[in-house]
Amino acid sequence: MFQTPHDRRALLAGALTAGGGAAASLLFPHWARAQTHHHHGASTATGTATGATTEGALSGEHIALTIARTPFTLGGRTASATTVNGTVPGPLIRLREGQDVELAVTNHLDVDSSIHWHGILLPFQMDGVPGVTFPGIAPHETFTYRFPVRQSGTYWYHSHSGGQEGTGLFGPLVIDPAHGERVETEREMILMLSDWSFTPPMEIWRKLKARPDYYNFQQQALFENPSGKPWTQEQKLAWGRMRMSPMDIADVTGATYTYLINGQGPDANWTGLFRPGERVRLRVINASAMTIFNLRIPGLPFTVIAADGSDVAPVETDEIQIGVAETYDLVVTPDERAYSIIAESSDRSGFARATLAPRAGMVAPVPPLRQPPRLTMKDMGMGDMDGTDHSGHDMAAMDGMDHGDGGMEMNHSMRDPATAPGVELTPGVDMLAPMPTDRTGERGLGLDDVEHRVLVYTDLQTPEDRDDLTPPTREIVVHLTGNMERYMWSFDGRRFSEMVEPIRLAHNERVRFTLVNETMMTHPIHLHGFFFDLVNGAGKRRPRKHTVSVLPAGKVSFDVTADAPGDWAFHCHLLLHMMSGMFNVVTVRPLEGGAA
Ligand SMILES: [Cu+2]
Repeated sequence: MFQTPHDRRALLAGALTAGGGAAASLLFPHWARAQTHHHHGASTATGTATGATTEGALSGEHIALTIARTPFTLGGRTASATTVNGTVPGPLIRLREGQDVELAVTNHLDVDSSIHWHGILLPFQMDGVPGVTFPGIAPHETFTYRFPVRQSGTYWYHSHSGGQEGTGLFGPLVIDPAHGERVETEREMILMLSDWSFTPPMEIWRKLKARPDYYNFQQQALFENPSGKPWTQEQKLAWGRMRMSPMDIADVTGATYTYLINGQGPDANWTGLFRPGERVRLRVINASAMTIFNLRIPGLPFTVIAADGSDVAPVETDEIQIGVAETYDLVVTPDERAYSIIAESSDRSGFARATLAPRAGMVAPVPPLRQPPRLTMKDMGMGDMDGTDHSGHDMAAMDGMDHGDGGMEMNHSMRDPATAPGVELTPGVDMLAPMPTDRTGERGLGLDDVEHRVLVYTDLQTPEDRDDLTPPTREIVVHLTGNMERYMWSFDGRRFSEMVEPIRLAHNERVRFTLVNETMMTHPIHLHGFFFDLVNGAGKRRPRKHTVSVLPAGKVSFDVTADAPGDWAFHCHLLLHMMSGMFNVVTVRPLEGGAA
């Protein structure tokens, strides 16, 4: 699409006015500002009659979005964010299953941009990944996405260009089912979790390349073990020989991030209003660049009713670990009091906080950050190494090991090529987990010892038996690899920039992917263009997902039917892992229907 220079100037001026001249309240989209979303038209907790689920949302068959730089203020500091229609997060897009939609996205940046519709099944040319499914949106040009809406549930959208997603370019996307919700609620709210840094993502990346522990201030705690006693010299040496740290949970931490809910920091305390006794649906979206969150609402159990947009059989719990790019729908029935919603970063270097309350201004106690978690033997893939189950234990477990040359032996066994034949032992691989295991029944890092219930993947099952689960005809094993020291991340030891071969699937073939995490970090892996069927022991009720967190030294399998021809991104959703090379393309051929 071509424009005259005059048009471009006019558009740019428009964007600057919308952003720079806006009052502070305009920096939040309506859905995040309104603080409550009401279902089914009755009056809201504040007494205003409104159908706020759609109020301020963008809906219908033609939607216009503009990407621009807009000032963003947090804690008294102002920076420039990359915004959609001038806000962080972007506007709520609310569609209906069965409709067609056209989204015209105009890029007012000086660099290429893009929007990817996360979790949406669509023709690959509309998926929005520059260099894979389209060229990207050039500065001051418009790209129009067109696709039929074939699903319902909670999704989101974000840039797939450079680090833009980490500077604010994301927003919620909700699709109402054609034939009503399976679980009726009186009210709903969106809780969009994110991480904001005044340091741009590329600079964070450069710092990590130079020093991978740059943001890991908690390393110091290494010199005290959990009972408050200093580590023994042997313990320190054992970790040192492995050149690893039990504190290495997150690369980027609260040292530079402020954790946000609906674009607001913990002090701003975003508040959602309810009427006591109402059933409230919380649509939780982890739109972070780099942060896995543990979310809980002290004093208020919640029922998980959907994961990654798909309904699951209701399961009540008290805490969920939500990987980057996952979504969960929760139902709560709060009493006449206020509740804190706490989303701790998984390394516990900070938290996002919001409040549920019957009246504006009410607050609930905010619990202090819990103890930082420590990696265990199991996180190194050595759960049963000497016949002892070390799961749930910390470094103290190493006391049982030979610390003479044992450390060296362990060092060697952490890179034994026989354990991962598919991996090229490039300098980008500093570790191979000796004994990776299926950890889908285990809690996320640091949640082993909490006393309340915590959701695990094996809790997820569809509400009804499925008849579309045919057995796969082949298995593709993908190793999640990395070198912490050099901040390199890859699949099978090869970074995407190294001209890796795409993963080729035949149209309509049924394939099992097995992801083997050879690292000590959790990687949320996302496949574009499909739902996959998680292999979690649920038989005919296996849940459908688009993103799965693979725990350290963990294995996860999922089956997918290659019913969408085209080229599809497949990557770790930690922004800097993706940009460092943990990315590939799944290509499904032939393009024009037909048998494989
Ligand atoms: Cu990763």
